[in-house]
Amino acid sequence: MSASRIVSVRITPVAFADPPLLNAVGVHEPYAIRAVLEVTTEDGVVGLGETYGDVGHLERLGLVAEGLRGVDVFDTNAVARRCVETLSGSVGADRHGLTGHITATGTALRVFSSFEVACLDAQGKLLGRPVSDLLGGAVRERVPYSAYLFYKWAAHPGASPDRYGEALDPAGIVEQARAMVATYGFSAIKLKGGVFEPRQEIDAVLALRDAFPALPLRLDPNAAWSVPTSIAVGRELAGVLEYLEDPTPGIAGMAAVAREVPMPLATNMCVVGFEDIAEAVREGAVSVILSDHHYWGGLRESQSLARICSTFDLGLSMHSNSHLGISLAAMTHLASAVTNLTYALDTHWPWKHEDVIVPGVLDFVDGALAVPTGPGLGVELDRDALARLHEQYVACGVRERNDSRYRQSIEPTYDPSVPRW
Ligand code: GKR
Ligand code: MG
Repeated sequence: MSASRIVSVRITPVAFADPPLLNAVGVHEPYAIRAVLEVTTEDGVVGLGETYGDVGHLERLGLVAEGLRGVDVFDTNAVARRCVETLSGSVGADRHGLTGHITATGTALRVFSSFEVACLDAQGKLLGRPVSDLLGGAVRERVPYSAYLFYKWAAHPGASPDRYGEALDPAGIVEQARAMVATYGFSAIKLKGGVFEPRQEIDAVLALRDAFPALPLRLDPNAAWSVPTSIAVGRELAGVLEYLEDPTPGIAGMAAVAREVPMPLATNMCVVGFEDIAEAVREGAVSVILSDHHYWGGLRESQSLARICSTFDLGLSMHSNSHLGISLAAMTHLASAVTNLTYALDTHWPWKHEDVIVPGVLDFVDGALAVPTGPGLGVELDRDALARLHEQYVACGVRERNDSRYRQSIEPTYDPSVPRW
Protein backbone atom coordinates (compact mmCIF):
# COMPACT_ATOMS: atom_id res chain seq x y z
CA MET A 1 0.00 0.00 0.00
CA SER A 2 1.25 3.45 -0.84
CA ALA A 3 1.21 6.12 1.87
CA SER A 4 -1.84 7.82 0.38
CA ARG A 5 -4.24 4.89 0.63
CA ILE A 6 -7.11 5.09 3.10
CA VAL A 7 -6.77 2.86 6.17
CA SER A 8 -9.75 4.12 8.16
CA VAL A 9 -12.69 6.49 8.08
CA ARG A 10 -14.26 7.89 11.22
CA ILE A 11 -17.65 9.61 11.13
CA THR A 12 -18.61 11.58 14.24
CA PRO A 13 -22.08 13.11 14.54
CA VAL A 14 -22.03 16.38 16.46
CA ALA A 15 -24.59 18.92 17.68
CA PHE A 16 -24.06 22.62 18.28
CA ALA A 17 -26.36 25.19 19.85
CA ASP A 18 -28.51 26.99 17.27
CA PRO A 19 -30.82 29.99 17.91
CA PRO A 20 -34.55 29.96 17.05
CA LEU A 21 -34.18 31.21 13.47
CA LEU A 22 -37.48 31.39 11.60
CA ASN A 23 -37.97 30.40 7.98
CA ALA A 24 -40.76 29.54 5.56
CA VAL A 25 -41.29 26.07 7.01
CA GLY A 26 -40.73 26.53 10.74
CA VAL A 27 -37.94 27.36 13.14
CA HIS A 28 -34.46 26.00 13.87
CA GLU A 29 -34.28 23.56 16.77
CA PRO A 30 -32.03 24.27 19.79
CA TYR A 31 -29.30 22.13 18.19
CA ALA A 32 -28.08 21.87 14.61
CA ILE A 33 -26.52 18.52 13.71
CA ARG A 34 -23.53 17.81 11.47
CA ALA A 35 -21.16 14.94 10.78
CA VAL A 36 -17.38 15.29 10.95
CA LEU A 37 -15.39 12.93 8.72
CA GLU A 38 -11.81 11.88 9.35
CA VAL A 39 -10.19 9.93 6.52
CA THR A 40 -6.84 8.50 7.65
CA THR A 41 -4.14 7.42 5.20
CA GLU A 42 -1.61 4.67 5.75
CA ASP A 43 1.05 7.09 6.91
CA GLY A 44 -1.29 8.71 9.45
CA VAL A 45 -2.37 11.84 7.58
CA VAL A 46 -5.98 12.72 8.49
CA GLY A 47 -8.23 14.46 5.93
CA LEU A 48 -11.27 16.32 7.32
CA GLY A 49 -14.75 16.64 5.88
CA GLU A 50 -18.04 18.01 7.20
CA THR A 51 -21.58 17.31 6.10
CA TYR A 52 -25.20 16.93 7.24
CA GLY A 53 -25.86 14.95 10.41
CA ASP A 54 -29.33 13.64 9.62
CA VAL A 55 -29.72 9.98 10.53
CA GLY A 56 -30.40 8.67 7.00
CA HIS A 57 -27.37 10.56 5.69
CA LEU A 58 -25.20 9.17 8.51
CA GLU A 59 -26.23 5.65 7.52
CA ARG A 60 -25.30 6.27 3.90
CA LEU A 61 -21.95 7.77 4.91
CA GLY A 62 -21.26 4.70 7.07
CA LEU A 63 -22.09 2.28 4.25
CA VAL A 64 -19.75 4.05 1.83
CA ALA A 65 -17.01 4.40 4.45
CA GLU A 66 -16.83 0.62 4.81
CA GLY A 67 -15.81 0.27 1.16
CA LEU A 68 -13.14 3.00 1.12
CA ARG A 69 -10.34 1.11 2.81
CA GLY A 70 -7.46 0.78 0.35
CA VAL A 71 -8.66 3.55 -1.99
CA ASP A 72 -6.05 6.22 -2.74
CA VAL A 73 -7.02 9.71 -1.53
CA PHE A 74 -5.80 11.04 -4.89
CA ASP A 75 -8.30 8.80 -6.68
CA THR A 76 -11.51 10.71 -5.93
CA ASN A 77 -13.04 9.20 -9.08
CA ALA A 78 -12.81 5.81 -7.35
CA VAL A 79 -14.40 7.32 -4.22
CA ALA A 80 -17.26 8.66 -6.38
CA ARG A 81 -17.72 5.21 -8.00
CA ARG A 82 -17.90 3.55 -4.57
CA CYS A 83 -20.60 6.03 -3.52
CA VAL A 84 -22.73 5.33 -6.58
CA GLU A 85 -22.24 1.54 -6.37
CA THR A 86 -22.85 1.34 -2.63
CA LEU A 87 -25.92 3.54 -2.61
CA SER A 88 -27.26 1.83 -5.77
CA GLY A 89 -29.97 4.35 -6.61
CA SER A 90 -31.32 5.01 -3.11
CA VAL A 91 -32.87 8.44 -2.59
CA GLY A 92 -32.42 10.40 0.64
CA ALA A 93 -35.69 11.48 2.21
CA ASP A 94 -34.51 14.56 4.07
CA ARG A 95 -33.98 17.94 2.44
CA HIS A 96 -31.32 19.17 4.88
CA GLY A 97 -33.25 22.40 5.12
CA LEU A 98 -34.67 24.29 2.19
CA THR A 99 -32.51 23.05 -0.64
CA GLY A 100 -34.98 21.75 -3.21
CA HIS A 101 -35.75 18.26 -4.52
CA ILE A 102 -33.48 15.20 -4.20
CA THR A 103 -32.73 12.53 -6.79
CA ALA A 104 -30.68 9.33 -6.55
CA THR A 105 -27.80 11.16 -8.24
CA GLY A 106 -28.15 14.02 -5.77
CA THR A 107 -28.15 11.58 -2.86
CA ALA A 108 -24.88 10.00 -4.03
CA LEU A 109 -23.33 13.45 -4.64
CA ARG A 110 -24.31 14.55 -1.11
CA VAL A 111 -22.42 11.57 0.30
CA PHE A 112 -19.48 11.85 -2.07
CA SER A 113 -18.94 15.57 -1.43
CA SER A 114 -17.80 15.19 2.16
CA PHE A 115 -15.42 12.34 1.29
CA GLU A 116 -14.08 14.41 -1.62
CA VAL A 117 -13.34 17.33 0.71
CA ALA A 118 -11.64 14.98 3.21
CA CYS A 119 -9.55 13.45 0.39
CA LEU A 120 -8.55 16.92 -0.86
CA ASP A 121 -7.59 17.91 2.70
CA ALA A 122 -5.45 14.75 2.93
CA GLN A 123 -3.92 15.38 -0.51
CA GLY A 124 -3.00 18.91 0.49
CA LYS A 125 -1.44 17.70 3.73
CA LEU A 126 0.55 15.02 1.87
CA LEU A 127 1.79 17.58 -0.67
CA GLY A 128 2.19 20.47 1.77
CA ARG A 129 -0.15 22.63 -0.36
CA PRO A 130 -3.47 24.37 0.39
CA VAL A 131 -6.66 22.97 -1.17
CA SER A 132 -6.97 26.17 -3.24
CA ASP A 133 -3.80 25.07 -5.09
CA LEU A 134 -5.36 21.68 -5.81
CA LEU A 135 -8.30 23.53 -7.37
CA GLY A 136 -6.06 25.40 -9.77
CA GLY A 137 -4.83 28.16 -7.49
CA ALA A 138 -6.50 31.04 -5.66
CA VAL A 139 -7.63 33.86 -7.92
CA ARG A 140 -8.38 35.98 -4.84
CA GLU A 141 -6.74 36.04 -1.42
CA ARG A 142 -9.86 37.07 0.47
CA VAL A 143 -13.40 35.76 0.10
CA PRO A 144 -16.33 38.07 0.97
CA TYR A 145 -19.37 36.75 2.85
CA SER A 146 -22.75 38.38 3.42
CA ALA A 147 -24.66 39.08 6.63
CA TYR A 148 -27.42 36.47 6.76
CA LEU A 149 -30.34 37.95 8.71
CA PHE A 150 -33.22 35.93 10.12
CA TYR A 151 -36.47 36.79 11.80
CA LYS A 152 -36.11 35.13 15.16
CA TRP A 153 -37.48 34.68 18.59
CA ALA A 154 -35.46 36.04 21.51
CA ALA A 155 -34.89 32.52 22.80
CA HIS A 156 -35.99 28.94 22.50
CA PRO A 157 -38.90 28.27 24.88
CA GLY A 158 -37.58 28.10 28.44
CA ALA A 159 -34.05 29.30 27.52
CA SER A 160 -32.28 32.63 28.07
CA PRO A 161 -32.11 35.09 25.13
CA ASP A 162 -29.09 34.74 22.84
CA ARG A 163 -26.78 37.62 21.96
CA TYR A 164 -28.93 38.84 19.02
CA GLY A 165 -32.28 38.85 20.83
CA GLU A 166 -35.67 39.05 19.15
CA ALA A 167 -36.24 40.21 15.54
CA LEU A 168 -39.87 40.03 14.49
CA ASP A 169 -40.35 43.34 12.65
CA PRO A 170 -38.39 45.72 10.39
CA ALA A 171 -36.84 47.58 13.34
CA GLY A 172 -35.63 44.28 14.87
CA ILE A 173 -34.14 43.23 11.54
CA VAL A 174 -32.24 46.52 11.16
CA GLU A 175 -30.93 46.19 14.71
CA GLN A 176 -29.77 42.63 13.97
CA ALA A 177 -28.06 43.85 10.79
CA ARG A 178 -26.29 46.61 12.71
CA ALA A 179 -24.98 44.11 15.26
CA MET A 180 -23.80 41.67 12.61
CA VAL A 181 -22.21 44.28 10.35
CA ALA A 182 -20.49 45.91 13.35
CA THR A 183 -19.01 42.56 14.46
CA TYR A 184 -18.03 41.06 11.11
CA GLY A 185 -17.85 44.02 8.73
CA PHE A 186 -20.09 42.37 6.11
CA SER A 187 -20.60 44.38 2.94
CA ALA A 188 -23.74 42.64 1.63
CA ILE A 189 -26.95 41.65 3.43
CA LYS A 190 -29.39 38.80 2.90
CA LEU A 191 -32.73 38.56 4.69
CA LYS A 192 -34.37 35.17 5.12
CA GLY A 193 -38.03 35.82 4.37
CA GLY A 194 -41.13 33.70 3.89
CA VAL A 195 -41.94 34.16 7.58
CA PHE A 196 -44.37 37.07 7.66
CA GLU A 197 -46.81 38.32 5.07
CA PRO A 198 -44.91 39.98 2.19
CA ARG A 199 -45.78 43.59 3.17
CA GLN A 200 -43.84 43.23 6.42
CA GLU A 201 -40.84 41.72 4.62
CA ILE A 202 -40.86 44.44 1.93
CA ASP A 203 -40.85 47.02 4.73
CA ALA A 204 -37.92 45.24 6.38
CA VAL A 205 -35.94 45.38 3.12
CA LEU A 206 -36.78 49.07 2.66
CA ALA A 207 -35.69 49.75 6.25
CA LEU A 208 -32.40 47.94 5.53
CA ARG A 209 -31.93 50.02 2.38
CA ASP A 210 -32.40 53.21 4.42
CA ALA A 211 -30.03 52.02 7.15
CA PHE A 212 -27.38 50.61 4.79
CA PRO A 213 -27.70 52.58 1.51
CA ALA A 214 -24.33 51.35 0.22
CA LEU A 215 -24.80 47.61 0.79
CA PRO A 216 -26.33 45.20 -1.75
CA LEU A 217 -29.48 43.53 -0.37
CA ARG A 218 -31.09 40.14 -1.05
CA LEU A 219 -34.38 38.61 0.05
CA ASP A 220 -35.05 34.85 0.16
CA PRO A 221 -38.59 33.69 1.06
CA ASN A 222 -37.84 30.06 0.12
CA ALA A 223 -40.70 29.72 -2.37
CA ALA A 224 -43.36 30.94 0.08
CA TRP A 225 -45.05 33.15 -2.51
CA SER A 226 -47.36 32.52 -5.49
CA VAL A 227 -46.31 33.81 -8.92
CA PRO A 228 -48.56 36.93 -8.72
CA THR A 229 -47.31 37.76 -5.21
CA SER A 230 -43.69 37.30 -6.32
CA ILE A 231 -44.24 39.64 -9.27
CA ALA A 232 -45.86 42.27 -7.05
CA VAL A 233 -43.02 42.10 -4.50
CA GLY A 234 -40.37 42.09 -7.22
CA ARG A 235 -41.84 45.20 -8.83
CA GLU A 236 -42.07 47.00 -5.51
CA LEU A 237 -38.44 46.24 -4.72
CA ALA A 238 -37.16 47.36 -8.14
CA GLY A 239 -33.78 49.02 -7.72
CA VAL A 240 -33.52 47.86 -4.10
CA LEU A 241 -32.47 44.20 -4.37
CA GLU A 242 -29.25 42.83 -5.80
CA TYR A 243 -31.22 39.64 -6.41
CA LEU A 244 -34.47 38.01 -5.32
CA GLU A 245 -33.91 34.42 -4.23
CA ASP A 246 -36.47 31.63 -4.76
CA PRO A 247 -39.64 33.73 -4.49
CA THR A 248 -41.82 30.91 -5.83
CA PRO A 249 -41.54 27.13 -6.33
CA GLY A 250 -40.33 25.38 -9.48
CA ILE A 251 -38.63 26.32 -12.74
CA ALA A 252 -41.89 27.20 -14.53
CA GLY A 253 -43.03 29.49 -11.68
CA MET A 254 -39.62 31.16 -11.44
CA ALA A 255 -39.61 31.70 -15.22
CA ALA A 256 -43.03 33.36 -15.03
CA VAL A 257 -41.74 35.70 -12.31
CA ALA A 258 -38.43 36.35 -14.11
CA ARG A 259 -40.30 37.66 -17.16
CA GLU A 260 -42.08 40.32 -15.09
CA VAL A 261 -39.60 41.59 -12.49
CA PRO A 262 -36.60 43.84 -13.06
CA MET A 263 -34.04 42.18 -10.78
CA PRO A 264 -32.13 38.90 -11.26
CA LEU A 265 -33.72 35.81 -9.70
CA ALA A 266 -31.43 33.45 -7.79
CA THR A 267 -32.00 29.89 -6.62
CA ASN A 268 -30.87 27.13 -4.35
CA MET A 269 -34.24 25.38 -4.68
CA CYS A 270 -35.23 24.88 -8.32
CA VAL A 271 -31.74 24.24 -9.75
CA VAL A 272 -30.00 21.86 -7.36
CA GLY A 273 -28.30 19.43 -9.75
CA PHE A 274 -26.76 19.36 -13.23
CA GLU A 275 -29.92 17.74 -14.61
CA ASP A 276 -31.91 20.92 -13.74
CA ILE A 277 -29.74 23.35 -15.66
CA ALA A 278 -30.92 22.78 -19.25
CA GLU A 279 -34.58 23.45 -18.48
CA ALA A 280 -33.78 26.46 -16.28
CA VAL A 281 -31.66 28.00 -19.06
CA ARG A 282 -34.25 27.19 -21.76
CA GLU A 283 -37.02 28.80 -19.69
CA GLY A 284 -34.93 31.78 -18.54
CA ALA A 285 -35.97 30.92 -14.97
CA VAL A 286 -32.93 32.14 -13.06
CA SER A 287 -30.01 34.52 -13.48
CA VAL A 288 -27.96 33.40 -10.47
CA ILE A 289 -27.33 29.89 -9.13
CA LEU A 290 -26.34 29.47 -5.50
CA SER A 291 -23.82 26.65 -5.48
CA ASP A 292 -23.21 24.50 -2.43
CA HIS A 293 -20.48 21.88 -2.53
CA HIS A 294 -22.37 19.76 0.04
CA TYR A 295 -25.00 18.84 -2.53
CA TRP A 296 -23.46 19.69 -5.89
CA GLY A 297 -20.94 16.88 -5.35
CA GLY A 298 -17.86 18.49 -3.81
CA LEU A 299 -15.40 21.20 -4.72
CA ARG A 300 -14.46 20.03 -8.21
CA GLU A 301 -18.07 19.44 -9.30
CA SER A 302 -18.80 22.95 -8.01
CA GLN A 303 -16.04 24.20 -10.30
CA SER A 304 -17.82 22.45 -13.20
CA LEU A 305 -21.01 24.23 -12.19
CA ALA A 306 -19.12 27.52 -12.24
CA ARG A 307 -17.94 26.81 -15.81
CA ILE A 308 -21.49 26.05 -16.91
CA CYS A 309 -22.71 29.26 -15.29
CA SER A 310 -20.16 31.30 -17.21
CA THR A 311 -21.08 29.50 -20.47
CA PHE A 312 -24.74 30.48 -20.07
CA ASP A 313 -23.99 33.89 -18.62
CA LEU A 314 -25.50 32.99 -15.24
CA GLY A 315 -24.27 34.56 -12.03
CA LEU A 316 -22.89 32.34 -9.28
CA SER A 317 -23.27 32.78 -5.56
CA MET A 318 -23.03 30.32 -2.64
CA HIS A 319 -25.72 28.82 -0.41
CA SER A 320 -25.33 27.89 3.23
CA ASN A 321 -26.96 25.78 5.92
CA SER A 322 -26.00 25.82 9.61
CA HIS A 323 -22.37 24.64 9.51
CA LEU A 324 -19.04 24.46 11.30
CA GLY A 325 -15.49 25.51 10.45
CA ILE A 326 -14.50 22.57 8.26
CA SER A 327 -17.29 23.48 5.85
CA LEU A 328 -16.42 27.18 6.03
CA ALA A 329 -12.81 26.41 5.16
CA ALA A 330 -13.92 24.24 2.21
CA MET A 331 -16.31 26.98 0.98
CA THR A 332 -13.53 29.56 1.23
CA HIS A 333 -10.99 27.47 -0.72
CA LEU A 334 -13.58 26.78 -3.40
CA ALA A 335 -14.60 30.43 -3.70
CA SER A 336 -10.96 31.48 -3.84
CA ALA A 337 -10.39 29.30 -6.90
CA VAL A 338 -13.49 30.19 -8.96
CA THR A 339 -13.10 33.31 -11.07
CA ASN A 340 -16.83 33.94 -11.52
CA LEU A 341 -17.85 33.42 -7.87
CA THR A 342 -18.12 37.14 -7.41
CA TYR A 343 -21.12 37.60 -5.08
CA ALA A 344 -20.50 37.71 -1.32
CA LEU A 345 -21.30 34.17 -0.12
CA ASP A 346 -23.97 33.09 2.33
CA THR A 347 -22.88 31.76 5.70
CA HIS A 348 -24.69 30.89 8.93
CA TRP A 349 -21.38 31.35 10.81
CA PRO A 350 -22.44 34.32 13.04
CA TRP A 351 -25.30 32.28 14.47
CA LYS A 352 -23.16 29.81 16.38
CA HIS A 353 -20.62 30.00 19.15
CA GLU A 354 -19.25 26.44 19.18
CA ASP A 355 -16.99 24.61 16.76
CA VAL A 356 -14.81 21.55 16.23
CA ILE A 357 -11.79 23.38 14.85
CA VAL A 358 -8.98 25.19 16.64
CA PRO A 359 -9.85 28.92 16.43
CA GLY A 360 -7.66 31.53 14.78
CA VAL A 361 -7.72 30.67 11.05
CA LEU A 362 -11.24 31.69 10.01
CA ASP A 363 -11.47 35.23 11.36
CA PHE A 364 -13.62 37.76 9.51
CA VAL A 365 -12.07 41.10 8.65
CA ASP A 366 -14.25 43.59 6.72
CA GLY A 367 -16.74 40.80 6.04
CA ALA A 368 -14.19 38.59 4.31
CA LEU A 369 -12.00 35.61 5.14
CA ALA A 370 -8.38 35.26 4.14
CA VAL A 371 -7.96 31.98 2.25
CA PRO A 372 -6.19 29.59 4.66
CA THR A 373 -2.62 29.02 3.54
CA GLY A 374 -1.73 25.93 5.60
CA PRO A 375 -1.64 22.46 4.01
CA GLY A 376 -5.03 21.04 2.97
CA LEU A 377 -8.00 23.00 4.26
CA GLY A 378 -5.64 24.75 6.68
CA VAL A 379 -7.80 24.08 9.75
CA GLU A 380 -7.05 21.77 12.66
CA LEU A 381 -9.49 19.53 14.50
CA ASP A 382 -9.88 20.32 18.22
CA ARG A 383 -10.38 16.80 19.58
CA ASP A 384 -11.72 17.97 22.95
CA ALA A 385 -14.29 20.14 21.19
CA LEU A 386 -15.21 17.27 18.86
CA ALA A 387 -15.79 15.01 21.87
CA ARG A 388 -17.86 17.71 23.60
CA LEU A 389 -20.05 18.35 20.56
CA HIS A 390 -20.48 14.61 20.08
CA GLU A 391 -21.65 14.22 23.70
CA GLN A 392 -24.02 17.10 23.02
CA TYR A 393 -25.32 15.18 19.97
CA VAL A 394 -25.91 12.07 22.05
CA ALA A 395 -27.71 14.03 24.76
CA CYS A 396 -29.79 16.44 22.64
CA GLY A 397 -31.89 13.83 20.87
CA VAL A 398 -32.07 15.69 17.52
CA ARG A 399 -31.54 13.07 14.83
CA GLU A 400 -32.76 14.87 11.72
CA ARG A 401 -33.46 18.49 10.90
CA ASN A 402 -37.19 19.20 10.95
CA ASP A 403 -38.00 22.88 11.42
CA SER A 404 -41.73 22.31 10.84
CA ARG A 405 -42.10 19.61 13.49
CA TYR A 406 -40.25 21.71 16.06
CA ARG A 407 -42.39 24.79 15.38
CA GLN A 408 -45.56 22.69 15.57
CA SER A 409 -44.41 21.34 18.94
CA ILE A 410 -44.58 24.97 20.14
CA GLU A 411 -47.50 26.21 17.98
CA PRO A 412 -49.67 23.17 17.15
CA THR A 413 -51.70 25.03 14.48
CA TYR A 414 -48.63 26.14 12.47
CA ASP A 415 -49.02 25.13 8.79
CA PRO A 416 -45.76 24.88 6.81
CA SER A 417 -47.38 24.53 3.37
CA VAL A 418 -45.96 26.76 0.62
CA PRO A 419 -46.67 28.85 -1.36
CA ARG A 420 -48.49 30.57 1.49
CA TRP A 421 -49.07 34.09 0.15
O1 GKR B 1 -31.17 27.93 7.80
O2 GKR B 1 -33.32 28.20 7.84
C1 GKR B 1 -32.26 28.17 7.25
C2 GKR B 1 -32.24 28.45 5.76
O3 GKR B 1 -33.54 28.75 5.33
C3 GKR B 1 -31.68 27.27 5.00
O4 GKR B 1 -32.32 26.10 5.39
C4 GKR B 1 -31.82 27.44 3.51
O5 GKR B 1 -31.50 26.23 2.87
O6 GKR B 1 -30.16 29.18 3.69
C5 GKR B 1 -30.89 28.43 2.88
C6 GKR B 1 -31.42 29.14 1.67
O7 GKR B 1 -30.76 30.03 1.20
O8 GKR B 1 -32.47 28.76 1.16
MG1 MG C 1 -32.04 30.32 -0.51
